[in-house]
Amino acid sequence: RHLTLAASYDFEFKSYMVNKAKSINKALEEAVPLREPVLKIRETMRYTLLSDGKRVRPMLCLAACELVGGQESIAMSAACGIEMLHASSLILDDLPCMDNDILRRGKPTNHIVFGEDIAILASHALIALAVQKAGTSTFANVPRERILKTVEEMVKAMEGLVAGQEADLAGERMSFDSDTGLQHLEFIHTHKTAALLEAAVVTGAIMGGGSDEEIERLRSYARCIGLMFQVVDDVLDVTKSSEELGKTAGKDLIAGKLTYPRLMGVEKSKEYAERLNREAREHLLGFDIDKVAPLLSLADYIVCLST
Ligand code: GRG
Repeated sequence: RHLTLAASYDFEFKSYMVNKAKSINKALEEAVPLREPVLKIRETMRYTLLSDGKRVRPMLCLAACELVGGQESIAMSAACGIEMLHASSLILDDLPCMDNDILRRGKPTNHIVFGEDIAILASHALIALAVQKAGTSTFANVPRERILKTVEEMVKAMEGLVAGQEADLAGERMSFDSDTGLQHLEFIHTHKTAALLEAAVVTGAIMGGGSDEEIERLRSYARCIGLMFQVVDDVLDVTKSSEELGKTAGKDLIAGKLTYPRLMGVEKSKEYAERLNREAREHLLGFDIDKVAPLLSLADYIVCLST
């Protein structure tokens, strides 16, 4: 049975997520053992990498791999590599010279605990380990081409992260009308957030042995959910902070940071997220409905975070 626009799917998403998170956390734990001579850096890397994230990116990677017929284990190194890049970017993003955040995932940020110097080193070490991990498959029979393409996608995502963050920082010093504001914001988010979600899905499909056509359809799906992810994150930021402040306006409205709710309002932002979810689904039409259910559920899960 193939996915159509109207088709509904029956899928036990919660236990799927719990199981996937378990195997991802185990693989991450094993990937950064505490050992000499760089014990301090390893502890610092583990602090962010192993703290309580949702693991959305590695889950997307494994789900894409399984959709195209690969086994979870074949994409696990890529999935871990992607989560390492994510952790690396979070450490950098929280630094005083960037967002200057003191809390992340409910705990003091990396530089608050270990100091800026060690945090920066750990962030670099996570990038090196990510590439090493994804570049050395434990399966002798995986074609080298898949590994090469996977590393290429990761490098492209890193370029995206940097470009998105640069645009974000520059945007704080610029003024926009609503059109140029939206354009700039779309650039920031397709790079800063969507690039890594895209790499997660695409590397999973590559490692799983997907055809070029399957990989490109999954890339389009990933671009939609990547942007949707950030729209939802922006909405959450406003609704969370307005709850905290007991007001209707969120902190970003006050601080003047460019966000979707600020440019189009909370309700329109939620509608936009839902539209992106529908578009994402369209890119998956024709795949086997049972196999595609995890990717549909992951997209529904992301959009539901904001409602
Ligand atoms: C690593 C090469 C390299 C560059 C980094 C600092 C930077 C350049 C980019 C910033 C990227 C960034 C932090 C984007 C925000 C993405 C985002 C929505 C994070 C929250 O993701 P969740 O909700 O978090 O998946 P958890 O905690 O669940 O993992």
